[in-house]
Amino acid sequence: EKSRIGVTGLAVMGANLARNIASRGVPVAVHNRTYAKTEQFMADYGAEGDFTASESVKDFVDSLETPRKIIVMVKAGKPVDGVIEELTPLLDEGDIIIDAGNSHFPDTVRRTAECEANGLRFMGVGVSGGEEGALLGPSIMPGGDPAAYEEVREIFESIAAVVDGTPCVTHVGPGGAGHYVKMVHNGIEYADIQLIAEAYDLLTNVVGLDAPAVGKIFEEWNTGDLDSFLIEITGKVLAKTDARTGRPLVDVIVDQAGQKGTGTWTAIDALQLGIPLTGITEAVFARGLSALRSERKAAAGVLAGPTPSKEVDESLVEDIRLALYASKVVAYAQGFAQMRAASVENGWDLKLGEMATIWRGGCIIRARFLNRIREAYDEHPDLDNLLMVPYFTEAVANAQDAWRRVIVKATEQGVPIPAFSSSLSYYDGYRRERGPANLIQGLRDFFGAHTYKRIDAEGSFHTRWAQDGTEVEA
Ligand code: NBP
Repeated sequence: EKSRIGVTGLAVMGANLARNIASRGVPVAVHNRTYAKTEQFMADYGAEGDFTASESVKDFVDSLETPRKIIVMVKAGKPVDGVIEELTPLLDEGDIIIDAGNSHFPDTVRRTAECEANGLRFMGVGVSGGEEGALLGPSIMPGGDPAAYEEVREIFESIAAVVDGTPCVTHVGPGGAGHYVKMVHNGIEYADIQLIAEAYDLLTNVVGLDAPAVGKIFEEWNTGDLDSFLIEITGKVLAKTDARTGRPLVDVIVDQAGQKGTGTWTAIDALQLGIPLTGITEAVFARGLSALRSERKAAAGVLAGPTPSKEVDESLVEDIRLALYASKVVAYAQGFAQMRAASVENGWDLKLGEMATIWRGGCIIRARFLNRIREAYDEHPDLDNLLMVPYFTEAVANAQDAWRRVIVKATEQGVPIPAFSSSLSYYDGYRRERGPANLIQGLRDFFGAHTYKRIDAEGSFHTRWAQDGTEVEA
């Protein structure tokens, strides 16, 4: 009997995805480049479900019912192309290759075209939730041919996380749409994490609390509007005692953040689209600054500035919570505005409310808050900016005094809060009918004759700055 679906790439994500699918009673074919890993998989989990293991790609392909559905879960980049190249001559017209790794969406667009040219169907599918999500229920963001999606829909719906009876999976859009949305998901994750880190910094260095006390605050915050996976695990990480030193674990972890590039992709894409994405982009820059550890060490003794008081003053705790919430609203508003712009640019017709729906469970940014976003798009599918729906307008209005106080205090005490403060600047810029770009246009016209528009006349104008100073119509 042939398997209904195959998984190639049995590192932690592929193995767990295969186990998740098999746990729903679906026969799964498994394969890995290095056969020892396949053998290990079968030894560890073979008895959990109906698995067929193959050593060669050919046997793997032959063990699948047609049209074949093959999930590729290998390292993103060249390995994905290598696997597609190996599979292609062995597959039949209409078979479906499903890349479920963190591929960059332009690669997905290219691979979709290449597979189509070979009579194959290709899907780029974002999967979030880490190893545990892959095993117990991830958030799944499938992109590609809708008819191909219909062939795997039942399996995807059965393995995804479920929130209020709704599986966290929906067909996102054609081509690279699934990987695009996964990319923005990861970008938002960067912003969320940066905002949490800034709140932790303030609670530690301005409010003057130790890690376990800050952990308790996050635990408490997790019972309100901020209720989310990341706030929950922040409480847990801060509460952890280091077995070696007896100190809080966070106090012995080096303050250098790693990154795998998806935040950078999101920021670059926003720059190309011309969409202001300050929260996510500042989060990427903050990780970059954190990585300059030896430079920071040298600068610490040289560059002047205030030292945080660390005087215990808990009156700021609620202000920090509100500042975190308002900044988070801005980061999501920006991320959703970016997806909207990309959807228009690429003709994807993304349903933004559905993106919020499938992020409610399984993924790293799962949060109660996403229900509010879903409701916003249910009511206003063509919303320009989330800040403009009453729920968020009011939430930020209620938070803004606290937000400003926190930013003033942090600035006075020399605590960097790039995501908090850039979010407020975005907010203040967005709510302003007239900004200072009039001067920018004046300057551009002066040095480059780039012209400007007038508030009181149609058309474009240029002032002959270097000649007689008169204005001419351009
Ligand atoms: P890795 O990203 O560490 O990749 C390891 C797998 O890729 C192994 O099966 C390896 O086979 C295979 N592989 C490599 Br490397 N080069 C290959 C090639 N040229 N041809 C065929 N196979 C090759 O695995 P992972 O952490 O399970 O992640 C898989 C995907 O899921 C990635 O795209 C990742 O970004 C994404 N993702 C990961 C997480 C997470 O929490 N880890 C979350 C969400 C998404 P071998 O055994 O023969 O070396």
